[in-house]
Amino acid sequence: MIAWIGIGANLGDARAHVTDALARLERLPDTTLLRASSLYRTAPIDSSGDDYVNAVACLDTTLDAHVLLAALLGIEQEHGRERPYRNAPRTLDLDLLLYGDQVIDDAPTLIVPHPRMHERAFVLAPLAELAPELHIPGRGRIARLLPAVAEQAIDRIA
Ligand code: PH2
Ligand code: MG
Ligand code: MG
Repeated sequence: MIAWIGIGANLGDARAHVTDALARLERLPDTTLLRASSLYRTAPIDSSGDDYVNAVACLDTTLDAHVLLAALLGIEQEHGRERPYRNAPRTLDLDLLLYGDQVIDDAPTLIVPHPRMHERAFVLAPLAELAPELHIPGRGRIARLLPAVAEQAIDRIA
């Protein structure tokens, strides 16, 4: 299964957190890290604190979606993730954006596609870098969705 992961950080050395997260994704069992996007500096959306560093990664995995999600939360924990309130600044956020073309609603634990990914430049721009033709089930192609988020501040940094 091809899974797309959203990576975000805006607490501590955000860039180091994102880079280390990529290394940890590479070491997940039964999983190959196929590709990673550039890193982007982005303004917080519905969130506070410093600018974020965001990226996306593409995995080829035989892990079940729930098992993969648990592994992502485990990596967040290893980065000292705390959740004092909704969308609080964080050392590391790993979101399961897409799991093949599956639509999964096991709310509140797991919802795929990620419910807000189609309206966020910090997800769409790195996805467009790797896969502009990629289709978000129920939402459409990445390249078609990007113009609607053009006003959200985002800069490629590395
Ligand atoms: N994540 C959020 C809320 N807002 N804003 C930016 N720029 N980047 C994020 O990763 C992000 C956000 C919820 O997870
Ligand atoms: Mg998130
Ligand atoms: Mg999250």
